[in-house]
Amino acid sequence: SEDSTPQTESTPPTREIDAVVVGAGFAGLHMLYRLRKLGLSVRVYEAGDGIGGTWYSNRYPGARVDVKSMYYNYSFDPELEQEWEWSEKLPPQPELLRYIEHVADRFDLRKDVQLRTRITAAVYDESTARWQLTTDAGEVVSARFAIMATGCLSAAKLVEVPGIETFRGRSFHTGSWPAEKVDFTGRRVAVIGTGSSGVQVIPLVAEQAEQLTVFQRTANYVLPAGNHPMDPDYQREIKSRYREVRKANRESGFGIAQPEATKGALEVSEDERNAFYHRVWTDKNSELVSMLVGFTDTLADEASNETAAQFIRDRIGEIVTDPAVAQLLQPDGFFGVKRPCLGTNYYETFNRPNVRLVDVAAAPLTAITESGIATADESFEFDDIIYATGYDAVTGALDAIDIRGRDGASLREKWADGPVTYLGLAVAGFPNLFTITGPGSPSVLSNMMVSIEQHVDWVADAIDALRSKGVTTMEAETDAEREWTRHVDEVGDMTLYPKVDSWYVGSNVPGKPRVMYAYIGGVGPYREKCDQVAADDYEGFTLT
Ligand code: N01
Repeated sequence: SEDSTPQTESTPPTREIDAVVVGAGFAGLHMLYRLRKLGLSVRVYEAGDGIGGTWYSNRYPGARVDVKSMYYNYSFDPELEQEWEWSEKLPPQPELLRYIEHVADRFDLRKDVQLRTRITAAVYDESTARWQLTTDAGEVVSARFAIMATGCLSAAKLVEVPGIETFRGRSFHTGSWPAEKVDFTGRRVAVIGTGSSGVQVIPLVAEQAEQLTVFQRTANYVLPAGNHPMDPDYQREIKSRYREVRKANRESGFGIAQPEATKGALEVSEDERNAFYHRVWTDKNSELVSMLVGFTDTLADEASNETAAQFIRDRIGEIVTDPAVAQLLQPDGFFGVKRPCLGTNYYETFNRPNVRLVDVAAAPLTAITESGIATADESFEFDDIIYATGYDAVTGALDAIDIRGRDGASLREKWADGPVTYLGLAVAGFPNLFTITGPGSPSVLSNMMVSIEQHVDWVADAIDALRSKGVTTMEAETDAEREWTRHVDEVGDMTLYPKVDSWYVGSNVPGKPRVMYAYIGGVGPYREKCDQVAADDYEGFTLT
């Protein structure tokens, strides 16, 4: 069904297809696979020069996922999941990239992916009920469906001080790391930021650099990653019961099945509680979520949360030899509601003579200079600056596109006080536009692979259903959207999440509305809700 209108001087050629997918990461490629199977003509536009999304661009030393490899992969093809062999508990970025490239080749996906092409605008044309998408090369494509697979952590954030462009050394953001190997031997290096990216990159750069200075604004809770080579027996065992494993993950809270907690942290004795924390801390098979879900109330009750927080602070105090440095590294906020990190030799790194920790909460950054970094009370000279400063999360990549629905209404403007969505999948006034792992869905509060596949399947099934019903458009209803967004907030308010500054609530980006950007109700209940909406003839959507 693909054709082109003839080119004239005044109008650019318009490609007419069934669906445009924006982004060729794990979400976009799976969406392409599903829609192609339905017989749709699909084109995927990708701004980067390779496929893989996050796992293409996060090439910094130490980048690896912090969900077990056996759970962080596609489940849609039984042969693929049986044949692919993972080499480590937590696969490093190059292995994840090899995996997605293998998937793309195996299912012949690349021919419908256009790289180095950024979608800059998406405008809904009511007269034709089609989306017109414009690329940065000026190409216009017309599609019935527009599917945003733009990623939750893809719009980089730097620092809000002047002078970034004046620095004469090398600058890197962890999320757009160069393809070629970067050597830090003999160099004076700065890392700004101590979130998951900083925690991964710092120990490896410290091993190379002559001097490493880490600028920390907020200390984070870093649990031992316990990464290790894959045990072949374990891999075989999981593969032998993959359907059951997938089902358990899909029905869980965070997309990683865990033993169900039955007691609050303060309902057990101190010995029992600490024995549990100790087990999680030392067991190399622990998950990032193990410490979060061992008790029923760690994420909701301040006193319970404090028991886990103090356990971790005590461990930091044991590892870090300089008491003043240890104290700076000990977080004082709640544990787990700002994204906890997994680290390998993270705290140990601060015992190295070539590593210095600078507290930019006490003396904030004031400028990036030609030769380095200035804070309120010191200036530093560097050869290299690594920005591990995070992202305008969840909505940033969507806001970067000028998306206009009915009557030319702008999505950015509609979301000026915070995103409003139905199920994190669709928006009233924007028919046939879908957001994969969009705001108000579990997304970043889950194993992304579980959430990506659930959304991709739901959208593909919906499009299939529309076709068999002879329906042209599907649009979220305003009431359904309002009710869902209220529910996302309400469930968030039952937890400690809104009480802590983090990118989960948008507070890392100045001026960004402070709301819950992800749904904390759990992937299991969320899936049930989505399935029920579909079963009830797409309740809350208008089909025309
Ligand atoms: O970004 P972040 P990230 N002055 O926003 C600091 C996923 N991920 O790229 O906390 C000084 O967490 C900022 O300080 P503060 C994962 O979901 C996963 O590390 O705002 N400091 C913070 O320390 C993760 O949560 C993996 O006070 C400034 C840091 O920069 C998400 O991506 C690996 C500053 C940013 O931390 C984002 O992680 C990597 C300023 N002006 C990422 N601005 C794995 O799976 C920012 N900071 C392992």
